[in-house]
Amino acid sequence: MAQLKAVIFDVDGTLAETERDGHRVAFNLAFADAGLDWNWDEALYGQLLAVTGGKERIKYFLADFNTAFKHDDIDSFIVQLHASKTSHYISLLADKSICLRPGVVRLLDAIRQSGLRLAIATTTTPANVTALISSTLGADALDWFECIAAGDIVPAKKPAPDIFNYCLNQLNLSADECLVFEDSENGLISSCKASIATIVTLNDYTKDDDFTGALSVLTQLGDEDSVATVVAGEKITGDYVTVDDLIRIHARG
Ligand code: XBP
Ligand code: MG
Repeated sequence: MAQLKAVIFDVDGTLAETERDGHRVAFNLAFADAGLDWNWDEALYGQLLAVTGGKERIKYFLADFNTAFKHDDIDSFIVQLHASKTSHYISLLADKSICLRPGVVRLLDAIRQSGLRLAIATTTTPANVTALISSTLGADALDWFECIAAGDIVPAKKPAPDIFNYCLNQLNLSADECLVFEDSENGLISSCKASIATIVTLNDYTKDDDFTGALSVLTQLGDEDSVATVVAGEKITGDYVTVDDLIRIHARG
């Protein structure tokens, strides 16, 4: 295994619990604005998360859950609806209603101090990443990440490997020089197809996903006051994930 050079973070579900209280709420606000009586409750949204990408998720909803809905120009309609959802999502973040998961700030700081490089690879819209990082870490923190690979920058979203391959290309690194943090099965399939060693931190929506192929599966990154529990795979040495753990786990990949 090559030496670890960079850590690539997924965003939704990994950096922050954005899906239930952020994206889902924003979708519903956009539906209401458009005069639609659609309501994505927490359980339905869990099913819809099978498809990544907001526009793709709306299409999946119409194809499998709301087949009666018709529109003359459905693709343009979805693009407009999704733009409205993005604007609501960014407003929610501006209200500081979403915070980063335990240990994220601590580990990002430690990774930066160690000299390892940082990047982001996500399915969500680029403006959403900018808004999340700015509202939680401050706008300057956007510079911490050498590459922010997001959304439609690649044609095929996760579980396709394209976004991770794009990120590797931007970093000018090979897959074995990187380590990924993901929270979902689709994300893990994507990183594995790109041949990048991956650690998973679970959340409520993904805790029953299949994480075969992950080097380690943990409840969270953990912090001084919030213990990370290893559910499968490589152990960590203390109560929370450290850079030494990352280097050791990566070497086992
Ligand atoms: C999560 C996604 C995204 C978000 C919604 O991405 O699949 O589609 O749910 O964002 P990841 P958009 O876990 O890769 O960060 O509506 O902007 O697509
Ligand atoms: Mg995710």
